[in-house]
Amino acid sequence: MNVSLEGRTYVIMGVANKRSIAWGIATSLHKAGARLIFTYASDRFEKPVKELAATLEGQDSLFYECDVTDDEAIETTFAQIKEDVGVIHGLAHCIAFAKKEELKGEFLNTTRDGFLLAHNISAYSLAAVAKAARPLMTEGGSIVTLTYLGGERVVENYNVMGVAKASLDATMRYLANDLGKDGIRVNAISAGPIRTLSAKGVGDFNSILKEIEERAPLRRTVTQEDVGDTAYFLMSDLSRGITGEIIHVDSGYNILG
Ligand code: NDP
Ligand code: KAL
Repeated sequence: MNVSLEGRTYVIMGVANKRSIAWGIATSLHKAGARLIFTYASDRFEKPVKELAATLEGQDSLFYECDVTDDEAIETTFAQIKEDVGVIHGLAHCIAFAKKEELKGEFLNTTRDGFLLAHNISAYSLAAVAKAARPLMTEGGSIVTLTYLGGERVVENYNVMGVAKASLDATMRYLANDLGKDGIRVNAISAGPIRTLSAKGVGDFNSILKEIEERAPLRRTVTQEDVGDTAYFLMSDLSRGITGEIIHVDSGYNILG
């Protein structure tokens, strides 16, 4: 059994800055000895991602621009990765987006356009990248996505993103069923609230964090490192019997009524 990720290569999608959950995953996998490949949505993020990756000692990362709404970009990205490294052993999908104005008030006001956009970027993209990554995962591997409790229950203001996360969760399970025969596992981490760029501008984020500190069984909020180490577990052989699963890394908040 291999707990070290030495000699393995992982694609990390969704680092925006040092607060990103994807960055927490990158640092955990780096510490375990993995080689990392980063993708970012647009060239606006090329410089910050490269600067961050440069802080990982001894890491010789590769970088690709990949907007997940663009099929051609996904195809080109993974074809290029195949050419550059040959085999990959896993992928972390840390990508979500919904229109800001649809993340408050009533879900009822969601537009068709906003609904499709949220589902396109936050759910369909997992299927699209899994399809493109499969030919590179010839030694088997592990795909991990990030979800949130708002896909299982109604959480105020999460609205269309909650419906997209429900779709992401089901997408993850269907992919796990398809890819299991290739030795590829697919799982989701349901993270508790973490202050990231995506969470910025959310009016009462402080009170959401306070509620976790007061009520969650562990009486603390979770960190990018907590999520990163669970992703490491899911990428490693320690989790070899787990697929199609949602692991809550949320201080136990989800068990409360
Ligand atoms: P970040 O804002 O750091 O990351 C969101 C990422 O989504 C960004 O890197 C952004 O890329 C990427 N993205 C958006 N649109 C596209 C696109 N079209 N193509 C490619 N990438 C795109 O926030 P988080 O780290 O919080 O979010 C990561 C994941 O974690 C998301 O799925 C989120 O729903 C989930 N999550 C977050 C929680 C939290 O409390 N923060 C809790 C539970 C789940 P770019 O910057 O290049 O535009
Ligand atoms: C109930 C919670 C409170 C927050 C409500 C909604 C949060 C939705 C997350 C979603 C991913 C946020 C956005 O799409 C923001 C976007 O409209 C504007 N931001 C950006 O464009 C920035 C620059 C880029 C980097 O962001 C993205 N996403 O591309 C949910 C909380 C408690 C937990 C969270 C934050 C969950 C989650 O899914 O992130």
